[in-house]
Amino acid sequence: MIKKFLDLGYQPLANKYLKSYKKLSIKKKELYRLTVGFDTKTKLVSLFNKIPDKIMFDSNYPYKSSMSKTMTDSFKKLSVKIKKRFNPKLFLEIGSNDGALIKNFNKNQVICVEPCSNLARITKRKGYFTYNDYWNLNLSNKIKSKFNTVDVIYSANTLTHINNLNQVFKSISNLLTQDGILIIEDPSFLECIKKLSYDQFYNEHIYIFSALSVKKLINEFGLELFDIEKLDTHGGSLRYYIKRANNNKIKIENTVSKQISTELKFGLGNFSTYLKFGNSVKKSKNDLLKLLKTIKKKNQKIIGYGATAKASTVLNYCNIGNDMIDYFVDTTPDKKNRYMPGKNIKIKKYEKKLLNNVDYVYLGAWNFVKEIFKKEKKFIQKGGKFITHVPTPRII
Ligand code: DWN
Ligand code: SAH
Repeated sequence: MIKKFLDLGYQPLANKYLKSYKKLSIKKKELYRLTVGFDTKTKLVSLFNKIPDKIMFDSNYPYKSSMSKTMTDSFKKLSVKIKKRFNPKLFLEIGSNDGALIKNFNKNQVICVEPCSNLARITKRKGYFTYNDYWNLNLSNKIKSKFNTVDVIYSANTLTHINNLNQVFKSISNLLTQDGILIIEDPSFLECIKKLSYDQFYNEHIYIFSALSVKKLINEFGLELFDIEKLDTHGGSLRYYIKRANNNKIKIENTVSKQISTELKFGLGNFSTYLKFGNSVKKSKNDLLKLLKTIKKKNQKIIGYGATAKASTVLNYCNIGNDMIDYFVDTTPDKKNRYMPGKNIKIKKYEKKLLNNVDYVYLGAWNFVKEIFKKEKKFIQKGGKFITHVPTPRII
């Protein structure tokens, strides 16, 4: 049974940055109710309203993984690890985006799967074999008929975006060699609760995984966790290492039981923990609004840094418009001169001078706070301050 614990109101599609400001309407189905539930049986957290992937992931998907050095560094480190630990002959990435990870592999070693044609084009042009398609059983069979089997499959921040998880894992199992390895990486729900980062919820994030839910989910497909790595990326992620349950050559590390017992101790098995989180989110909204209003009363200038999908959730849930935030800055070319979804706040292409005469910067990309602070030393030295809502709304 799926029980509701969070209601973030009506929300626009997070990665649809508008060319000009337009008031969106519920009637025209431009706004979708964002409510989140917990399945007491499977322990999986999911959205109630699931939007078809073709609407969200099309030929104009603006997000590029390579825009953040933190991510390109993390992917580079991972590529070294994968080569050393698993030495794959054939490596497949689901949701390869602009190739931030696969650029660290040989061209003849990699298969990319990416449904957004603007992104698939980038890896194709670089010479990587790319399927411009959605991950499903048809595609898995198509790949199988060409390549037979694959020894390592990797997917970061993608499987949680696909509605039919049964098909996802069936299609993976269909293609993996007997000794094959599956590695998935996604934001950890435990970290999400600890950081009160409710902005991890937007229409693309249909699911937020925990080790508890992943263990149950993969079990049905004859798959088993054998290692879990904790990462700082995206506000705290988990990297799950998975093998076939009947492959006894690989030892199961104690990182798996450790993570699961930490999650159980924290209460991730009980609905009451989720309800408490839902109530804390309401307080976070009120506190953030209070903070922004106090600053605006003093006629001080606030801008946003990182026009993220996460920021779209915060702005629309808290009803923050351009009376509070003048504009956002972002390095992504396809977000330039667009407007934050649902709000009349312009996104300007990042330039250092856009931080001149600014008193406060709201961190839309709070998950890259270290990288941003390093870049903006001068702004900080001149007395500039940052605002975040994670884990509580405050000035830093
Ligand atoms: O799961 C998803 C994650 C991985 O990426 C997708 N569904 C959508 C997207 O979510 P997001 O927009 O919340 O992701 P990020 O990675 O937090 O976005 C960071 C944004 O900030 C990018 O637009 C790039 C920008 N940025 C910047 O302008 N200057 C980032 C850094 C580090 C900077 O210095
Ligand atoms: N893996 C990258 C990109 C994450 S953004 C990273 O970790 O930085 C989410 C990605 O999932 C997008 O590139 C999107 O196109 C892809 N995606 C969404 N639905 C998909 C599907 N059904 N099959 C394969 N990829 C999908």
